[in-house]
Amino acid sequence: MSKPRVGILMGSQSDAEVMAQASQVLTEFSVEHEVKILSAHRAPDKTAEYARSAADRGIEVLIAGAGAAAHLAGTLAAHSLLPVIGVPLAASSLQGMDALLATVQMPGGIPVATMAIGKAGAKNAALFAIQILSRQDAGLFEKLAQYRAEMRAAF
Ligand code: RP5
Repeated sequence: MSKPRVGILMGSQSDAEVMAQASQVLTEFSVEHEVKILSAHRAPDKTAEYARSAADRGIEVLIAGAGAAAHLAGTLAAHSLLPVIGVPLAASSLQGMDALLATVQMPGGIPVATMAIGKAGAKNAALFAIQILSRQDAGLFEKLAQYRAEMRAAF
């Protein structure tokens, strides 16, 4: 097995079902990835250490899904120069609006590419990661073109 190119992080085991959408898409495109539970609040040191060492391990893009006061994506972005894609999750009585605002409203200088709330966001996070990787990977670019063509044909 080759080294993971994408890291999928999530704030809790309770996020796993939704974030599996991201993993499924990356698997479909044969993109090596790793999945980890990390928390900006419950495991701040571990989260910072993961972000700081990810690029040196060959990771090229980070995807972070979290609910409620969702600071995981922003924390990863603060500790890494890798592109970070945030997926807000519906995990509280605010149905993901809290996570959406917490993820998208980054201060100027530390961007997080924020996707839709929930499963569509998790799926698109993987596709967006693939789009980033495909700029330097002709095989992946071709698979992406094929994916779009099949989508159009099936519509
Ligand atoms: C967030 O709080 C997690 O990302 C999760 O979406 C939410 C609830 O976590 P649990 O209380 O289920 O562990 O940090």
